[in-house]
Amino acid sequence: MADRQEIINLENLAFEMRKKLLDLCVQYEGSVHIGGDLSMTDLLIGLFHHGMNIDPNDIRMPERDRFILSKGHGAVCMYIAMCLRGFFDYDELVKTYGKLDSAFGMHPCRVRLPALECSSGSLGHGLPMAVGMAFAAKAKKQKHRVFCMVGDGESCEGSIWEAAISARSRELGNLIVIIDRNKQMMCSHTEEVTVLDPYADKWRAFGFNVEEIDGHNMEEIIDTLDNLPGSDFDRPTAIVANTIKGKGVDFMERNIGWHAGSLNQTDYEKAINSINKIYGREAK
Ligand SMILES: Cc1ncc(C[n+]2csc(CCOP(=O)(O)OP(=O)(O)O)c2C)c(N)n1
Repeated sequence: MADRQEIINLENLAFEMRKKLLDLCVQYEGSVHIGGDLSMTDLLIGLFHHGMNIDPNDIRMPERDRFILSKGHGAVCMYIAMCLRGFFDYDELVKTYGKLDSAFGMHPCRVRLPALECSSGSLGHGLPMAVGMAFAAKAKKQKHRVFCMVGDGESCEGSIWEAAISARSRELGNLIVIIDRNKQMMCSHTEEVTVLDPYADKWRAFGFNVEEIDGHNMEEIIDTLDNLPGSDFDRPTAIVANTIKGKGVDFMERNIGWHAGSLNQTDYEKAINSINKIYGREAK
């Protein structure tokens, strides 16, 4: 159970992570998937800094929890959460991100970055892999969990629902799917193009244990992660996390134009001012 001080520490880390995302975005000459990175920032801090049993000094620890970024275009967000946890060096990330031969590609590559559990980026493939990993762990009577982050737009892929049927049928209580429910996809709002609501009910109908949370409320995130059913539970869990794409940067929030982009110096300063205002702290 997290105490008040730990929640504050995690909120500070999420603030730090937003600044690092913006720093990378202004330094990298290409486009960064900043909107969906900012929507899952708080969730990744909760997972990598509290919820998951992981050790940056022992990346193959057998009992480690596994994390699969099914919405692989959010790689930068995962890299930075892992930098802050001690897996990678942030300066190295900024220096090499997106360059030819870099370990830090726009989408995660496990061949280049062995601390990852798998490569991803082609939407709809991460959850099926996570289901396979959870099934293997159950068959081997291992107690760790498999956490999988899915985009709500990504869940338009049929393979997500095939995987969900399989996870329920195989009673994978060790599988935790977190859905970044920011109600936006690449070029549109989900409900305008593809009606997903009632979204949590869809996961319930597929037999999941469902938690619906505010994906920017650290206390709720931590409370949910602390109270997950045991990995031997007979149903997988879906955490539907209601989020805001671009969260923290006023001109990016819910703005279709900021699915991905790069920042010039003027916009960078505006973005930093915005997160300082929203989070009530001064930039370091
Ligand atoms: C199979 C596949 N089709 C298309 C894309 C291109 N693409 C990248 S991100 C994206 C939108 C994803 O929306 P969502 O999952 O809601 O992500 P978020 O809004 O959280 O960034 C698309 C279509 C892809 N990566 N893979």
